Amino acid sequence: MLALLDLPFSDLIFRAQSVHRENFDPNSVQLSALLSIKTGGCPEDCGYCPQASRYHTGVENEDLLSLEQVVEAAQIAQLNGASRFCMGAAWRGPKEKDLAPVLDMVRAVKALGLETCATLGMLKPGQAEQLRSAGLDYYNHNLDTSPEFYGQVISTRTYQDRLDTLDKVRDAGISVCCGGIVGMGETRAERAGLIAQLANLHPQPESVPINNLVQVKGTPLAGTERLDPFEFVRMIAVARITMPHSAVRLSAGRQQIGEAFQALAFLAGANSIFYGDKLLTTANPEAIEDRALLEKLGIEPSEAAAQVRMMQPALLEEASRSHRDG
Ligand code: SAM
Ligand code: DTB
Ligand code: SF4
Repeated sequence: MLALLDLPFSDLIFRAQSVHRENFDPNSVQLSALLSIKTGGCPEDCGYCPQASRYHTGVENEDLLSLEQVVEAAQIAQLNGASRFCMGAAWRGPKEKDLAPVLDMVRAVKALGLETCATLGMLKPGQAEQLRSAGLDYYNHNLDTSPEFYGQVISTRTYQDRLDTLDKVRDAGISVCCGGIVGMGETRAERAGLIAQLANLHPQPESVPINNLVQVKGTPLAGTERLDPFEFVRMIAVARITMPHSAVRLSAGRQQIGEAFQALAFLAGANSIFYGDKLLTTANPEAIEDRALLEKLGIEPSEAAAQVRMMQPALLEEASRSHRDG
């Protein structure tokens, strides 16, 4: 993995693009919308995260959203052209009383015809099966970084805890979405270590989100030296080469790298993005800007998006505005 990351940039991109073309339509990108269904107040200590209650970031501890709020957001995401709807909760893991309302959300989102995804933290025995029965297609749970660097970022759950949750997800028949974060002060060798872990999962994750740290004031990692965006693109390329059949998602940090680097990331084999004006608590490019970028690059949204993506921009604006204003 390190030898790949070390390649001259053009050689690396050429290899990644070649692998990409053998396995995917090079002009198609999958759009996943993201909604924070339970924001803030998390007991964990992930050093990058604005939702950990121990850091003073201005993110408040909110209640779980209602079913109606989630369905409305999913409908708007669908009208906007997203094919998958991912629900995130700032929990160490769901308690039994938390899971029941989330199962209703999964059923309702699935009934709209969207693919469903959830990221709720660590799972206890039986929970993955309940999620699967409700219609959950994907579960996102990241390894975040290499085992060697991990201890500098998180102390309240182990690397093995994460691998155990991934096993539960896999065993329940849910597709695995698993990736990590770069730009946390790790070395290139440690970035290679993350890819090695991901690529050696059996089977490999169906979806691999690569996040570039979004620095949030109040978190321990705010003020970390920023990663050169070329290095972020290199990570995407090595993920593509080593996980040739996985969707590689250009995830958090798109707004910070700008359009030209996003285009390079697509060239390096990224074929999925988080789409919508917000990630969980931080900003993402506006959906309308993303559609314009994809159009400029001749990239088509993939799958379910095709039927609905042509909704008039004016109508979309209005739907998004009325959602924002409640
Ligand atoms: N609480 C659950 C958990 O940690 O498993 C689910 C939500 S958690 C916010 C999902 C992932 O978002 C984290 O594993 C991390 O990879 C990513 N993430 C969180 N904060 C981030 C940040 N500031 N920049 C980039 N990625 C971030
Ligand atoms: C993932 O790998 N990235 C998303 C999603 N999975 C849940 C989350 C990014 C969060 C960025 C910081 C925030 O907006 O709070
Ligand atoms: Fe909590 Fe997840 Fe944030 Fe860690 S990443 S502090 S577990 S919300």
